[in-house]
Amino acid sequence: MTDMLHLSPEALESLSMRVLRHHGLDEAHAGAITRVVIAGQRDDCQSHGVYRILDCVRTIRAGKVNTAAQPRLVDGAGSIVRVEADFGFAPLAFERGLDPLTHLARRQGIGALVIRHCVHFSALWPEIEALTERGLVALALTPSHAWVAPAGGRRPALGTNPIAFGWPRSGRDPYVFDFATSAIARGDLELHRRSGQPLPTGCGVDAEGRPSTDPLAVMAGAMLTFGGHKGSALSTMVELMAGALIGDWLSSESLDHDAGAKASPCHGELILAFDPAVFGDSAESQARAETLFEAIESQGARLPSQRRYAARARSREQGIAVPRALYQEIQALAPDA
Ligand code: NDP
Ligand code: PYC
Repeated sequence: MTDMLHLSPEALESLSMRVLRHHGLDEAHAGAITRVVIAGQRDDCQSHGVYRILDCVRTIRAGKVNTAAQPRLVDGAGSIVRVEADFGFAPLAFERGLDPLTHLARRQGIGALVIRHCVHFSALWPEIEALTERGLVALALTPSHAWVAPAGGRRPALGTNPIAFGWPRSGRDPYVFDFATSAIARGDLELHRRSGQPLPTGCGVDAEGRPSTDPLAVMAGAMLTFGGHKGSALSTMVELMAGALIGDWLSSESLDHDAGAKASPCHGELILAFDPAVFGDSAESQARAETLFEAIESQGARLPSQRRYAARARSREQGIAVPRALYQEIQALAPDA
């Protein structure tokens, strides 16, 4: 028996919708979550693919998300669109803010989407790609739970705090990167724990502050940022920009709110969009960017997201690969399992 199933997007969508609807989410929320997790699985992002359905269900069962939330636009001003997520899951809140953010960026050259009070479990690149598809340059930041020690420290104070950026390219997949500012994403640490694999070195310390590759010991101690003091500063910037600046929780407040439930983090998100056509001559900026990408690729280096785009093409041909054990675990959460 093979360990991998290859499924059509429709089959996965139907499973995800059944599970999420059964656990009390309406069609709109379940649909937005389903789109994000299936995109992750399709692109071989195992830590943010359909595995996240388990997280969503745990969060719902723990009472840490408002399943009746109706994300809505509120009191935006100047270059800012605000969406109040009302403690619901983030993907629908992003979808509700996407058009207003696009209009703002096209009108003024720059726009900020501030999402407040959302439960966040997803990768950021689907949001970035939604903007690059519209010809916009995009940057997204969000805190998480305070699992990560600052460089030089050993007590968690920062989240895994991802930063994602996208640049649209005509006739090609966009340039996109999206990474945790921790040396390993929490989702990947979880996958190591589930499969009993040690972590790569440099990802965390145990409760006594000693370097450890044991996922459980690191969970009891602290994760580390990537790149020492540089990752630590970037992670701090995420707390400041997508927490303090937008008037929402830091990762430490998200973890306090969690109170041991092990639910998805709850906080805000900041997404910036820039229209190259308003900044200047977009043909010229495209040409400069292509010169840079060529200089990178011509020496054998790859651009970020190329692995994902290759997985996307594979999924189109062969179906979306899902570990059989994970599929069965999700299936067991469906009403007719
Ligand atoms: P990775 O380290 O797997 O990848 C980071 C980025 O670098 C990707 O864009 C990747 O592209 C690119 N990359 C990887 N290797 C190379 C290479 N050799 N050359 C060029 N580019 C490369 O990401 P993380 O594990 O740090 O994060 C995974 C996901 O977790 C992200 O999507 C992030 O948004 C999510 N996350 C979400 C959080 C939240 O609070 N919501 C918190 C933390 C993380 P490619 O994918 O093509 O390999
Ligand atoms: O992988 O670090 C992570 C993460 C946190 C919230 C969602 N993903």
